[in-house]
Amino acid sequence: METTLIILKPDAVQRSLIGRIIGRFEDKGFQIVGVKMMLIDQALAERHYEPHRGKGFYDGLIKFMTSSPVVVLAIRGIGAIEISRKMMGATFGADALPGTIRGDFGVSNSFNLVHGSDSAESARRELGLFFGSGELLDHVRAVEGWVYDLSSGTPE
Ligand code: 3AN
Repeated sequence: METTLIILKPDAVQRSLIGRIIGRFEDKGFQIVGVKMMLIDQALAERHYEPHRGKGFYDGLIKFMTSSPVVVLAIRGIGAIEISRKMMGATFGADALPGTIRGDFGVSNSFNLVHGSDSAESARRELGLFFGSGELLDHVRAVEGWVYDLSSGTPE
């Protein structure tokens, strides 16, 4: 099982899309093991977007991400990192295909509703930035055996 960091960005929160976007991940079968609403401060935004420091869009991105509350989620499932990025779609709504979160809910070439970790290393780093120890809650879902085939002993 992988756990990935998803951020519902300020535009998603302001546009009252929290429920519908979280619902996409729940509907897919992913388990939510952490969730909180927060205002990202300058220092946290800079650490999170460290890999993009120096790029032309960096200052605007930091300003946007600190401008209004976000909802951060820790989402778990087999292949959660890659699958959730497919669900998000291309970086901006103008290009993202219908059926993806960005494709269905956004049209901007600057605001893009969601962030998802792009690798196992990023997920580990980013989850550590946004969730303290004890804030990710491992728990067994009663429905697990219907989300995954557990008959072989490992979820399929
Ligand atoms: P993705 O979110 O699809 O992984 P990345 O990793 O290329 O996209 O970029 C990280 C974030 O930086 C994006 N989510 C987006 O908010 C921002 N970003 C990337 N390119 C641009 C751009 N040309 N203009 C404004 N913001 C950008």
